[in-house]
Amino acid sequence: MSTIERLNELKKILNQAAYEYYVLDHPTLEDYEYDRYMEELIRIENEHPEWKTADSPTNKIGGEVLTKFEKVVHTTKMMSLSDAFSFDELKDFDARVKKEAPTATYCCELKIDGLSVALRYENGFLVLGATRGNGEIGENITNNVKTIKSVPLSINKTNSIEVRGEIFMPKKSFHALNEERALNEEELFANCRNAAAGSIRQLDSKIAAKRNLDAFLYYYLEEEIPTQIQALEAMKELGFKVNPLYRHCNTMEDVFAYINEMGEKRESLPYDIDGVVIKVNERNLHPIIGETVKYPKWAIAYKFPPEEVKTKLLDITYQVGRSGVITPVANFKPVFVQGSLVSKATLHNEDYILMKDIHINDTVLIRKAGDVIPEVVRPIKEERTSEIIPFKMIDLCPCCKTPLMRKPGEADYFCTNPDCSEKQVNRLIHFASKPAYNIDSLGDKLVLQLFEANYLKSIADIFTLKDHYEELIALPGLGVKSIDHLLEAIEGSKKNNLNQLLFGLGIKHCGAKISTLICKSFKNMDSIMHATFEEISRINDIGEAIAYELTEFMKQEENISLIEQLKTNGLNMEYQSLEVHENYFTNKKCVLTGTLDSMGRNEAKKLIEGFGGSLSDSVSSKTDILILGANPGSKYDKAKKLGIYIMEEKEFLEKINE
Ligand code: 1X8
Repeated sequence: MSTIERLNELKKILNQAAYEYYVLDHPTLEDYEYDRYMEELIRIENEHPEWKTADSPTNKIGGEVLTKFEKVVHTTKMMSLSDAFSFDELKDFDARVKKEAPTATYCCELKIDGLSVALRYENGFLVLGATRGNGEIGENITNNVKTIKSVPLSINKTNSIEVRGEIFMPKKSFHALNEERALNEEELFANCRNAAAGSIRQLDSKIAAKRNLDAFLYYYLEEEIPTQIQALEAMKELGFKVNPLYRHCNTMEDVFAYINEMGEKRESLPYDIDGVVIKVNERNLHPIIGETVKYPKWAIAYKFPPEEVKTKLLDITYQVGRSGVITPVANFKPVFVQGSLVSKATLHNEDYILMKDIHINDTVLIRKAGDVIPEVVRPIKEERTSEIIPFKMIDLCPCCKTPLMRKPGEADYFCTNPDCSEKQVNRLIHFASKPAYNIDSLGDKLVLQLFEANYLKSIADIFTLKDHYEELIALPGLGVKSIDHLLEAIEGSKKNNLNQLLFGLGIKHCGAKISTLICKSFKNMDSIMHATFEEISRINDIGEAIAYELTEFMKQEENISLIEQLKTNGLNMEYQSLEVHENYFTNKKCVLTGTLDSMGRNEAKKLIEGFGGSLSDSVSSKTDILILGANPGSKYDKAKKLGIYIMEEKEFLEKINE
């Protein structure tokens, strides 16, 4: 596609999105996608001002609402840093550095948890303050930056310079701001960083001015300075606020000692830090060591281990899963952990709670496992009082009161009542979910609504919903349009492959991968239904527990009848094997961000799928590869955070052609 064709395509996408957002009140494009397209359009228009037309979405009022600040193209790309989570990773970093530059030493600094800013001075005056944005294009926040008391409006230097640093909100100001917001019943900021970002993006600089923001500067884009330490000192000389806790480290031992010291200091600092930045001190070595598209290879961010937060365990409640498994859940006094408010965490099963010795009213430590899911680390036994209520596992189903069972050798308790309503709802939710039968528009809420209104009980009822058309369109919040959409999605889903159906049935231990293996082996539902324990356990990677659960499931009268009903309703019962040629991408979960030069997204998807891989829309801890196109969006940052392998286009093409 030529650049002008891309420009026209972008205009069309963005105008349509604005129409859906403002006129139809029905956004179809995620904000970050919108921003990404907008940034790309702005970039093209900046490069070809002659192509900018009056109808460009960049001129529109709508554009102003979503992209409030004027865009700024950075003269030198604002890079982010690659992360290290262990000293071993830092040793690897050191080895990579020393290979290119054996004489390198390091400048260690605190990693401030705020938002990056670039400040430009001309003729001694502050002329521009800009956010990092995507590194190439940021936002002009000059008026707000000018309200930060520590940022000098003028400096004693007449040639043009640029310095970069971090805008942050001191802990004290953050707490005061949240207290005030609580009094006004306004939504609270999750952490100092969000508060700083929210404040700097205020269009009214009077509000920003009241927010008590501050800034540490740590990069000086002046070429004459030999070392980073000297750059920091030169910035100090010019009147910038430079964090004083930097240190020149000659060896990795010195670096580790610095990190340990700062880790201990962290709590007592008046601002939030989330790690330590290690930069090669000798600036002439930077170009020798080089950089990738997104980050310099001469610097790295060491991230502190996850924060553990104390709170009180208020109660243990229980959930009934789709196969009847009872899962105890810790309900604690809400606390902020790494930026979000959490109040619940799974306690897995009775043994887990007994092993951790957790009791109601204990003070417990909470952290986020893998940065997302909260978990109870342990109770703080020293803080235990007579208030504690000793834990005792329930013996009746919390939903239907059926006595619970625990099979010998297993940790879980079960509700054996097939009519238990929580179990039924969860079975339905699982069946319709994306990884299973993937019925678009039949989400959790709608399942619950239809269940409560008695239109859904068993999975088979999904496929006879169409017989209740008139009643369904009359349900609160629904209507012709949404029901038509739903019924269409249900009809369309009947062609789904058999592995999706098998997984959707929610048989214990039969996850998505196992279901596919079984389908590949038995080809159709009848064979699966009649397969013996021995036949199933003979399949590679399938153990006896799976074979047992599957054969047990297929013996049950209600399951046989369910499958018969699904057959009658026209669901596909054959496995269509997808002939794939194996290569690097086989079984890999890929995500694409930005645009590829060589092909469109659909083409990339087809290629990957042709090799038995998948291309999905969002990054999660399960993603194997992030394919990095031009102008990447937030997926890139997320992938980096999760330590996902990042593949540039060149490597992608090489691997595809292998
Ligand atoms: C980000 C940060 C850097 C420093 C401190 N805090 C940050 N958040 C520093 O260099 N002292 S450098 C940096 C980046 O390069 N993206």
